[in-house]
Amino acid sequence: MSSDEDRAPGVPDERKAAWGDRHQLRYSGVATFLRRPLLENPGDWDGIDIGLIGVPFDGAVTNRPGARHGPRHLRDQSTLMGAYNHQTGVTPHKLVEAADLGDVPLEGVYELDRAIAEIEDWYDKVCAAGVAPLTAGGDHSITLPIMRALAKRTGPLGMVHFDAHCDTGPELFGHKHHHGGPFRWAVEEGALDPKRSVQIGIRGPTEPLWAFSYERGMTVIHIEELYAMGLPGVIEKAREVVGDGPTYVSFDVDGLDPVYAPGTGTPEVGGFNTFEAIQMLCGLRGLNIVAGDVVEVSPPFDPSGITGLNGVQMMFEIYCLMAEAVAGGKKGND
Ligand SMILES: [Mn+2]
Repeated sequence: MSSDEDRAPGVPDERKAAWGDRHQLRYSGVATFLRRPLLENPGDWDGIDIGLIGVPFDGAVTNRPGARHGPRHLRDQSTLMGAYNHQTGVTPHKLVEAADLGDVPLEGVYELDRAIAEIEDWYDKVCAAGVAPLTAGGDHSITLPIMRALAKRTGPLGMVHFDAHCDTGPELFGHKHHHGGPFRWAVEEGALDPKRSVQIGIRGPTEPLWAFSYERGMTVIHIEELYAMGLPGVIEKAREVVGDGPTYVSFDVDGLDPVYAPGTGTPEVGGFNTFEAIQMLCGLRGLNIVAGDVVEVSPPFDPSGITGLNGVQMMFEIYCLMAEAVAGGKKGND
């Protein structure tokens, strides 16, 4: 790391242009997502293209908790991110206006249905302001209300979903809003188009729960199939499945091997690595990516911070995809 670039006085013009007034020392100041300005009041969202939003909720987990602490942890780890995407040559901050919109305010933390409804209400506000949301969870149950809010405007979404689990399970103990089922209900409600959905990295003993994915024609790429196809094959398949329509990218950190993401609620051994994840995400360039999330980072199980760091790298990659989609294919560095 060039120490010159991190000095506030005398910071190179190029860096100033990329970071605006956020070009101070990376480790100083209040941590915000990707060091974007904090705009918690919906009245301040005029002109914002992409909103980075925390959903500090893990009331729907089936095993180890802690993802409610994800947004703050990811904010902190995201201060390690740079402004430039080495892989694609994109400088997203130059393409779009982005801000940290704070965390979704929740009151129904002891009432699952109420919390899910509150999240949907908040994303209705985000969508009404013309802001494309990129979310840090939270457990995976939060994606359903986000998709509901988006789909009211876009119609049924396509999805590229990285995960060890399909999350299309049935009700558990009489409840639908556990974190193993959001995409079942999104499909049932018409917010998610199963024919335009691809689920990548699936593995582990919960396979019998995912019959719904096959019944509805979702494309499931198990981890052994991923390696058999190779990354170019997976990318080609994902692009073919989602096509040109509005598409959501959902990244559960447990899709990564636990070596890279031990800090999560339901780790599954034998996943893809961080390099492969970045290649697959970069392979989605040019698609109509309207929103995304990174979920299931559980800081209490992440004492080294590595899960948060890897999670926020994926958030940055999705941010770059969304920035290019918003800007119509420009790179921002020319
Ligand atoms: Mn998962």
